[in-house]
Parts: sequence; structure tokens; C-alpha cells
Amino acid sequence: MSAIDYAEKIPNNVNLQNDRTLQRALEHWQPHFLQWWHEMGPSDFESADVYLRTAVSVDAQGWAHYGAVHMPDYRWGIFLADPVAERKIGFGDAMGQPVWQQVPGEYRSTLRRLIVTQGDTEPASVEQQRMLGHTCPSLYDLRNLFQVNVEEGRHLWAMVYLLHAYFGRDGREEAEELLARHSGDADKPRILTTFNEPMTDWLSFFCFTYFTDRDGKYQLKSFAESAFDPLSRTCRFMLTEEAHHMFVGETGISRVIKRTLEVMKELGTDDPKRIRAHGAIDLPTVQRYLTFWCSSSLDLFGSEISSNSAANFASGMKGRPDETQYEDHVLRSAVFHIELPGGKSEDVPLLNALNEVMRESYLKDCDIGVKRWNRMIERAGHAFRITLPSSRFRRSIGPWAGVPVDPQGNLIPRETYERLLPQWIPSAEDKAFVQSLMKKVVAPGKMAAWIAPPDRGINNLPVEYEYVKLH
Ligand code: BYC
Repeated sequence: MSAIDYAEKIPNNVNLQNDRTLQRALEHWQPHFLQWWHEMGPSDFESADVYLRTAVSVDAQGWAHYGAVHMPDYRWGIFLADPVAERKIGFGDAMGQPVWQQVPGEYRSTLRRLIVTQGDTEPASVEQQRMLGHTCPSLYDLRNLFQVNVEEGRHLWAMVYLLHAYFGRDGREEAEELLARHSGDADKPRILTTFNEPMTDWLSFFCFTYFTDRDGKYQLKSFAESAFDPLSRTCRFMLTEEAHHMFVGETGISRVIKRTLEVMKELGTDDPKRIRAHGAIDLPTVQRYLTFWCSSSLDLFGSEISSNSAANFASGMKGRPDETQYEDHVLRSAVFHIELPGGKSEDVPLLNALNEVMRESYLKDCDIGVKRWNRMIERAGHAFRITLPSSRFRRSIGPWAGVPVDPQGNLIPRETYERLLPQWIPSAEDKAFVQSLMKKVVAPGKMAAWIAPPDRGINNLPVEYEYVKLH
């Protein structure tokens, strides 16, 4: 087990002190990161004491160490899961060969691009969530937001370490660029679409952590299989942290629905107007937010038919999540049937359809929470059911991009699509209403009226605990 050395300027378990050049390069990047955090990270909470977990080692005992921290003093560091002895490549054309400790020259630019794309999402999400602290529904939620933020910051460190350690000058330049692009920036936006969407309310935050962080889970799991061992080890450790982000999303949406059901019971109505007048978020509005963030996140898997995904798999750079669950790890003869717009369909090599395979399993995973929310609604005696949009709906990548399709996946006339779209995703009025609820609640244990309290607090502490001490 590799312990993390906190005496170092950059906490790490990669023996950074033995590689002075790398250490110096990362110590040069560190103040740029801190400056970025100051300018683009959570706005105005730098003096608050936040009850955060910090990793003190990468094993089960040490990865979640809790205590009060000023966020700018959070010890962002470089933590890789322990190596697996004699690890072999588990898929693709080089299956069975030893994994790579260095980047093979022929894969250098593709691997760099993949790592940069992954790295770009991490600071992007912190930028998207920058202003949310000002409208937190409780101290418990404020703390969870900041926990997610500092860990996304650490995930940026994880990718920057790989860029610095394995990609020379190009890698160092890319690390600087990761701090220069900004979410929603007209000139230098973030790379992937969803990470440029504005996020000004907590319902969006919960949807994002439910749907978009779950894409993170799938992408990190597929990198955890990578033949490039440092990438695999980095992603394995990131996945332990990622689970909490999805928990924040799932429980956040559950608590919104729970509160809405309470108000529906109290008022004896499911009339959205009356529910809104009572300060809760009606279920059709919750559905529209879910549809928006789910459909946006579906694009993050890339095109249905992708030569990139085929090359990444065949070379060993990027596998499928939990690769060992499959029998065929080479995929040279398997085909996949894909439905295309206009009633057409095609059999394509499975290798080229891996983005779609991953998107399908992602949607199944998303459905687990939906089933839970629907059970809550059913138990409360209501007929309303939450649904996930079809993976063809509102796409901007792949063969379904720009095709007018309803949330069930049916092709419809463009005019109908344009007319009905505002009923399927949040309208300007929905956004104004949800925004009107966003008021800061910071008395310990108190919750905003639109959300139920959580079932339990953090790390066995009571819900009323003062998770963020504001000064
Ligand atoms: N927006 O063959 P294609 C997370 C680009 S989330 C804009 O269709 P491919 C997190 C694509 O980059 C996980 N561009 O797909 C969550 C490519 O451009 P280049 C993030 C897009 O390459 C919450 C071109 O279209 N990690 O961690 O097979 C908070 C053709 O691509 C989009 C990763 O994404 C889009 N939606 O797969 C914090 C893993 N989709 O390269 C963090 C790394 C595609 O030709 N990335 N394009 O210029 C990848 O593995 C792949 O790049 C993708 C696309 C899966 C994204």
C-alpha cells in the first residue's frame, strides 16, 4: 500500500521527490491551478471551514479522512491506486501482453487527446458550479457541493500529472490550456458540449451529478481497463471519489421529489400551479430538468458509429467498463445492429459501435434511480411516472444529430418538434420559477422549502451538524 506524503508541497504517492524535473514542473503549475481555483472555483467561500474528506492513503482505511478545511488550503495531490503485479492487457489486439508503463510512440497523440478531454471536464464542472454556494438549500448541501468541487479539482490534478509525467513539453502545454479554456467561454470553451451548459440552480446541479457524473463513471471505468497502466491506476482511484458525486445527484433528486409529494399530499392536488405557489417543484418540471440533462449527457458517449472508438479499443487504450464481464475481448468478428434515421438500419462491426454499447448500459444504470423515484410516486398514490428520454432525442453528435425526434424516440415533423420542445425541456418560465426558489439557507439543520432533509448526515454526524462554518 502506498502512503501519501503530506510533508511534500504536492501530496503524492508517486515518489515525486525522486524525479526533480517532474516535481519542479508540477510545482510550477501548482500556483496557476491555485490562481484558477481562486478566480473560477466556488465564489466567496474561501474563509469558510468546510467539513471535507481528504485522502490520506489510497486504501480503504485512508481514502476518506474527514476534517474542517479552508478550501484554498485543501491538499490537492496525485494519488494512484496501487499497481497490480504482472498486469496484462485485457482486451484488443495486444491482449495478454504486459501493460505499458510508458506511452507507445504510435499512440501518443491519441492518448494525449483522451487524457486532455477527460481532464477538461473536471475544471469545467467546477466553473459551471461556481455560483451555486450563494443559493444553497442547506449547509449539508453546501458541504456536498464543495466536496464535489475539491474532488473535481483533484481529478484535474490526476490528468495533469499524466500529461506532465508522460507527454513532455506537449503535455505541459496542454496542462496550461486546461486552465485557459473556460465553461461557456465564447472564444475558448470547454471541449465537450454538456460542460458548456450554464448551471444556475440546484435542481440542475442534482441532475448534472446524477447524469453527467455517471458518464464520468463509465468513461473512468473504461480507462481503468487501459493498457496504459498509469492511466488505469489513476482512474481506479478517481472512481472511489466519483461514487459520492452520483450519490449527491440521486439523493438530491429523491429529496426534491419527496418534498413535492409531501406538498401534493398537504394540498390534496397535483396541480403544478398550486404546488409552485406552495414553494415546491411540480413533478412535470422535475421531469423536464431530468430530460434536459440526460439528453445532453447522452452526447458525451460520442457517435454511434465511431472509428475512434474502434481504434482506441483495438490498440488497448480504452476498454469497456468491467471488461472481464465479457467473453470476447478482441471483437474482430462481432457485429452490432444499429437503427438509423429514416427507418434505415445497418450491421456494423461491434468495434465501431462501442460508444453505443456504452451508452445503452449507461441508460440502464440511469434507470435504477428512475425506478426508485417512481416507486416513491406510486406509493404516494399518484399516476405520474418519470421517464428517461430515448438516446435519439435532442442529439447533437452522431447520426441522430439534429433529427426531429420526440422523447420516446419517434421521428416527428420538424415543425411539431420545434413546437413541442419547450414542453419537453425546461422553458424560460420553468427556469425563472426554479430560480425564484434559489435562496440561501444556512442555519444548521434547516432546509429550503423545496427539498426534504437527507435521511442521514455525513460520516455519521447528525443532519444538523454545522458542515460549513461561515465567517
Ligand atoms: N461534445 O468518434 P466520435 C466526467 C467529438 S465526464 C463535443 O463521435 P469518440 C465528469 C470527439 O471528441 C467523462 N465534442 O466519438 C463528469 C471527437 O473529436 P476529435 C469525460 C464531442 O471519439 C462530471 C469527434 O467529436 N471523459 O468525467 O469515439 C463532472 C468525433 O468523436 C462530443 C471522457 O469523455 C461531445 N459531446 O468518443 C466532472 C473520456 N462527443 O477528438 C467530470 C475521454 C464527441 O476527433 N473522451 N465529440 O477532435 C473520450 O473517450 C472520447 O473523446 C469521447 C468521444 C467518448 C468523448
